[in-house]
Amino acid sequence: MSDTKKEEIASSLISEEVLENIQHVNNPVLDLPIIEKTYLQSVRSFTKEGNNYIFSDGKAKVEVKVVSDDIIRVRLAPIGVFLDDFSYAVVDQAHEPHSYDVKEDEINYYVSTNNVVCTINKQNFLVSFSDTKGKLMNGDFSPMHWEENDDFGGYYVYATKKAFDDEVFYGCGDKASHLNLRGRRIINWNSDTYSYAFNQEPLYKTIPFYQGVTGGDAYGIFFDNTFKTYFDFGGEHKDQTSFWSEGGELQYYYIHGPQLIDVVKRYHELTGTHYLPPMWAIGYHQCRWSYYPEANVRHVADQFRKREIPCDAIYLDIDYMDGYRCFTWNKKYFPDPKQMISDLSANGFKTVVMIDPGIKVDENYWVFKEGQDNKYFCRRGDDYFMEGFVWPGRCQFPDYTNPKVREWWGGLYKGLVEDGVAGFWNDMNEPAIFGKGTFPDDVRHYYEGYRGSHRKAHNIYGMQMVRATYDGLKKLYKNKRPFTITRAAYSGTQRYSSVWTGDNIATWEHLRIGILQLQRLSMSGLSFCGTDIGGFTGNPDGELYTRWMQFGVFSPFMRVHSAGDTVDREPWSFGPEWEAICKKFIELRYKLLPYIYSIFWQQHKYGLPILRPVAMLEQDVYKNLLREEEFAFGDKILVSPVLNPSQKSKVVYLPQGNWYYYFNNTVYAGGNEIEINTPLDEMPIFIKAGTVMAEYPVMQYTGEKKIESLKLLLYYDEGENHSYGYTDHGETFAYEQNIFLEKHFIQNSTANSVKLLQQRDGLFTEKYDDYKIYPVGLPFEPKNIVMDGVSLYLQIDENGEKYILVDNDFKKLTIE
Ligand code: MIG
Repeated sequence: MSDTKKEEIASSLISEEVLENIQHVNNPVLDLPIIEKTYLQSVRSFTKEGNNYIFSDGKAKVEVKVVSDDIIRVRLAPIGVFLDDFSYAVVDQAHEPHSYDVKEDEINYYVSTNNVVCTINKQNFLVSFSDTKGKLMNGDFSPMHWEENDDFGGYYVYATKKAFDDEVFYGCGDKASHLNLRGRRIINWNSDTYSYAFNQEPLYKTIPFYQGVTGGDAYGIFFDNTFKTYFDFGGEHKDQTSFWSEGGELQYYYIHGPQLIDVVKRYHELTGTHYLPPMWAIGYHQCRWSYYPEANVRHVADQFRKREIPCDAIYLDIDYMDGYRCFTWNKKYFPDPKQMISDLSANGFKTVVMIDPGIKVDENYWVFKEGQDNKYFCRRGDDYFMEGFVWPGRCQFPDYTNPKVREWWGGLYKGLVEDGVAGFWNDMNEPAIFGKGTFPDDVRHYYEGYRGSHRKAHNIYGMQMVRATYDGLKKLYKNKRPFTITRAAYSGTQRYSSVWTGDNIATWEHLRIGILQLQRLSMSGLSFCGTDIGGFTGNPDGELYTRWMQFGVFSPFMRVHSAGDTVDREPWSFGPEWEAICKKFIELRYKLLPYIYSIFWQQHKYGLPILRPVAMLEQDVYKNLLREEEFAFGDKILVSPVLNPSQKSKVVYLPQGNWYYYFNNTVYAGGNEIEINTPLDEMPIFIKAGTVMAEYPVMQYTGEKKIESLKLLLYYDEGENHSYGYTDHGETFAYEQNIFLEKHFIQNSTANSVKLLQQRDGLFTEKYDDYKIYPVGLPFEPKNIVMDGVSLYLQIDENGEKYILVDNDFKKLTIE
């Protein structure tokens, strides 16, 4: 496109009339502190460099970069020199925006895209963001500011934004707080926080990304800074939201909505999504600190099969190693690991083992020797090695911020992979050191050649560790999808791993904290997340364990785990009554697998979060923004876990539309709160009316049974409704070559007819030829059933339920 053409399009983006109506923050009265900070002064000059606009007050510079129609990045250079443009979080820095434009009048500069206007006030340098109708979404309360910092010759950098009266704040990773962060001050500094409490700061992960909703519209801010960061959401000053850092650059992305779900989606465009996990990774997993020796592992596995409770994976915690040396086996406990793993595998179990970052200082240990010989371990400021005590005793630690070290680390998994291990669990990677918390600040890191102290590298240490793990496994497994899980994380970690919420407690309060954390993680880009079901420390009773298991079915990652000094935690450990309920719910997870797999695909491919709070479904009603107990699992299921002992019933808000109660198919009208009974063997689970949902038969592990014909539940609803399904063979990266099948069902129904259309896209061929379609909630008796011109009839299955046998590649089915 020619430049003049571009200009033309650009100028049409925003009319003069709209410009006059753009809202922005006006000169506030500043109450400056005694310790002098430097604030941006009036704008004195403006230049354009490619997509970037640079504004200067004579000394400091601010860069405004148009990333896309919905994303604008702002950077501050206190003395006019920007830092190298490098990020561990952002995948693609070089987005080509469609069109953008800059204009000015007496008061402001306006950088605009098709959807966003960024206003820079000439007099006070306040930066504001509005939509193209002029509605202010987010704006500076005071100009960006900084403080020279003699500690290390850099700056503390600060941004202070206006907080609107009605504004609600979400996001920020694993915070154990109410979903709405308003009034909270949070700290990001990855920490090993055994038995953490409600509202404790900081925790294991650093996700410096929040969303704001004001006047029914949403936006996000991603403050991409790896130093210790702080956010205050109207906590100190009711009308201000601030974020700041102890170093690095003031650099943030404004991400436009106006729908919350689109903000999350666009954040995923910046930071990536999780690859499609192997099918077995979304089954049920059993873990314990620790299952050993071998006989115990085999016993647990046998019990699952004997009791017919589905399970796909068993975990080995640190005790499988020889003296906690990573990549070794304790031969006393596990004399023949290969045989054990292959026996487990023949029985349908995958084996997942733990790997920590601390490498034992031991001249006779090959991993230590290799790391030492190649200078792979982190060093202090005086070049002496960073040493700390963890499980193996005295340890040194790889510098995962060096690509060479990551390459080496990835290769170390070779032996365990050859032994048959299917997944890896990276723990203690905040990094955690006994007694001292973490590394001292002066530890040096390579930081992809940009170099930095531990102050800069701390929050990405765990992410780079699991990145090394993932990259190595991807090579070792050839085309097979790895499974990894990490405790520490920074924004973007979803590209390499799933996460869990660390050492929680077996209390009802922690069950509640867990549902908040998982919703929050899902809104923060880490959709593949789970809690230690049942609680890590302390002892649950059967009821708490069982209610937590029910929530676990709707946790993206479903794993029971616990500390070694607690009571047994297998699904049968609390007696037959609880076992039966746990079994029923684990079976439910397996029935839902095709649906769960599809929502993982939607996450991977389209950046859609897996857990969606009611706020994400109906953000225009203020009251909904504060609901935090009910949430959607994908786009078709709404749940509200039971969070109290002896609870007989629960009030649940159902979003607009009709909903089928899962256990008896009663239909409830949404847009209302309803009260639902909560007997121990049920929980509030609702399926959106209009949905077409695939269901697997119960299997003891994924892939155990060949599907003869796929069961589809057709939940009747009047009007037009869309459902999406995804399928492939479940194991390799062939989906990157389009070897998959995306299915789109369109149900168009009236009071006396159902029309169902199917569209299929992709190159995968299913192993079965037909669907068994089970109509649910039909308001009429079908007389005429026609599939692609062929007449069919209702059949009755062994349970007396009615279904229609239909070709799996049918295009149109009518039921009248
Ligand atoms: O210092 O490996 O959060 O899941 O069982 C404790 C032992 C180390 C902490 C993890 C937990 C794991 C435990 N680990």
